[in-house]
Amino acid sequence: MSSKNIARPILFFVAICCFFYFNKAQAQYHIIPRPAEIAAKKGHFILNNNAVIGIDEESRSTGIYLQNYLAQNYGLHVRLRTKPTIAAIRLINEAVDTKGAYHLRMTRNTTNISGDAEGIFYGVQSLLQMLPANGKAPILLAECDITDAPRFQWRGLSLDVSRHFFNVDEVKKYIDVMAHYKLNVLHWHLTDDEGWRIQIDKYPKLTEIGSRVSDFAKTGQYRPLSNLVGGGSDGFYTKDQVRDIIKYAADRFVTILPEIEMPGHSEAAVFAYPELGCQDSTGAKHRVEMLDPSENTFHFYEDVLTEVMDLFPNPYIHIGGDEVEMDQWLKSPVAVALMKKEGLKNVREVQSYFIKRIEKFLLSKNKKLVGWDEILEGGLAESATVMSWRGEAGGIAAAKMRHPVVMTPLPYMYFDAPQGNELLEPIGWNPTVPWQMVYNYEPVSNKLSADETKYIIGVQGNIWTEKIPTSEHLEYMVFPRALATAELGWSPRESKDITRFADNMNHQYGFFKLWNLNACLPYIDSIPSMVTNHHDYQLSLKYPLKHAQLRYALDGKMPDSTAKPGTFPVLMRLPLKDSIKLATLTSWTLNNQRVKQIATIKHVDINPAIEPRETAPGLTHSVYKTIKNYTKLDSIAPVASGIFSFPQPVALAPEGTNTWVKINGFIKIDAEDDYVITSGFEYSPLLLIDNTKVMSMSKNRYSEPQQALLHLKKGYYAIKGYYLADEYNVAQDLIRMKTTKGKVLEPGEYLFH
Ligand code: TNX
Repeated sequence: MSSKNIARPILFFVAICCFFYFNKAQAQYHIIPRPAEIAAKKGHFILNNNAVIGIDEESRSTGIYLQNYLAQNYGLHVRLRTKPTIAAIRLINEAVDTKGAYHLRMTRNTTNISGDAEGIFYGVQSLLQMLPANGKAPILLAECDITDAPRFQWRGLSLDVSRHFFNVDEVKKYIDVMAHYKLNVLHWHLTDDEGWRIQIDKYPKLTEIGSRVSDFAKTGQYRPLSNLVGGGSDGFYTKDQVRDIIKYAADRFVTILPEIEMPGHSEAAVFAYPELGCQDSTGAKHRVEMLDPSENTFHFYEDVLTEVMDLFPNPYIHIGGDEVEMDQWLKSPVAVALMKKEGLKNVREVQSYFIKRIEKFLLSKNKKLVGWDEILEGGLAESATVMSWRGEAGGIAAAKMRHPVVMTPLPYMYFDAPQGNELLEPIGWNPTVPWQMVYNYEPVSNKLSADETKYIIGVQGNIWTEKIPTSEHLEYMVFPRALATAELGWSPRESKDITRFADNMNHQYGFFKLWNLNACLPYIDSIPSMVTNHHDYQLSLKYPLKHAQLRYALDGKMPDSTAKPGTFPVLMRLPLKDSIKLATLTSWTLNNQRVKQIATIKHVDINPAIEPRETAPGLTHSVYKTIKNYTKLDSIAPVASGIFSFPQPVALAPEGTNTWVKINGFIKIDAEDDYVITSGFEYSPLLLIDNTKVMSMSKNRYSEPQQALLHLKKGYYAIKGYYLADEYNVAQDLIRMKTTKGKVLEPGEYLFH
């Protein structure tokens, strides 16, 4: 063998070693949403410029999509072939039981993705998520086997383009990211008080006037739109642009659900065509956001819907129906005459009449009506699908009536809420909804029977853009919360694991960088404001993203970026006399965001009560109605009182929004130990132990204690508490206790009165 012949294999060997060393095979468990089954195998698959994507007719558009993605993000130029059998990546059409199901099998030489057209696209998305986030090729992947199918067929995300307008490219980017996470319904909120955003040929003024938010402000005739941060923006989509977006979405298996709001939230339309508006008998000019239920209005909206239906292939059309200021109809001669003529007893029945007429029209065109949960009031249209947004109650009621339901409840699915400390985050609607809260939500309520459960057809995250003027800000609000929604919508219920999900996000933030997506950085989870009777306090700070840096101060003054950074995890031992205000500034190497957090850790003394003579399990409770502030409860008589025994939940079904509950009793400690006391309530209650506040209901959950770390001796500790009984607290434990070693106690064992 010549020296040249020896050198070659050696060089090849060295090259392979370098390749393995510098581009280690990815551990591919970070796919979001979590696939139903994923098994790792030994061996590697290499993706480089020599790869060929094998397609058939049905998988062609997904093949082109994959080819483009690899070129744009990895500089890889792979070829497409219509002979799937000889390719490295094969996209193979196959019949499946569940729409969107796929099988991905990666071996040394080939990656086979099989499923229906949609499933193949999702298999490709799983493949894309296995790629390194650094955009570098060639790519080495660990062999694996994935069998996957969606839990729900409706995995939605909304986009409000009325309050602030987002242009075609911005909408396309939104769709792109949705598709990466297997979200498949874009609920496009095209009309509202602040702007009409879709071209309607028959009524050109809808866009000529109704899309010009700046004209609203100028005329002064209507409200000054002070609700819009940044003042809103002008703009609308032409029909060609709408068609282009629908096609772009369809290529990514995203269906667009258009929403045309009625009979409320219609000020933009009324501004353009005043005769549509609810006219009071004096005919005086005033702000009008309500439609008059006149024949003219119905004809107008039938024309509008006809043009909308011509554009959108979706069998569903959303007609809004939320927050209708129905009492305005009492002043409208048209509405009053209609009530008389149709025998409608109240304004709710006028609303129901309105929706049912539109439903009938949609049905005549083979379309199905979707509306917000208010459409239940006054009688639900027979074929309606309900979006439950004011909590879950409307959705539960509709599912029990055997209507399809999409769960999109406040507060969990509302991404216009801040994601962290309200005082430090961009302005949003209260309360804070961290991604963890979204992830911990379960769309199928345990109030539904197995049969009723079938009517929950999916889950959706909502974003309203009154306070969101730019696309960058939009991304900040929607991500990473939309990833949690994606997993709720797709992954099997049993696979829920927040620690695994947090870890998976690590890789996703790499993609966010690759896609130039301005997702909000996660908060450090482990620093709530709290009280403790320890004098020596230990805190361990962890962060899901690698390469993040922490700067902190103990005097409440936020460190700036000149302070010396440390790396996570950070273990702190804090001597505690009175209280410490911990301020943290977390930064991450791959973007310019900074996460600011403040927590107060307060020392308290807690003493056992004098041992009560007789005790029984449970807590005493009193219920008060229509009182807004708990401090006044002691001076009024309760409407009911009794004993809560456990393990039943202690929240009452809401019979009105202001139902306060007061509880009294003891925590009984059998063994001296260190205990962590928290609450499962979304809005933490005011809870006092030995007359010391250990948890507090507050507008800002970051400034008041949310948990207690207490060394407790054997004995009884007096507790007192107040909370608002509402559906967000139902089925949660009011007080949760565990030892610092992790032993969880049952409320029935330690709550007495
Ligand atoms: C209620 S959520 C609305 C929206 C607003 C949002 C925040 C829903 C169905 N209706 O129109 O944007 O509150 O103000």
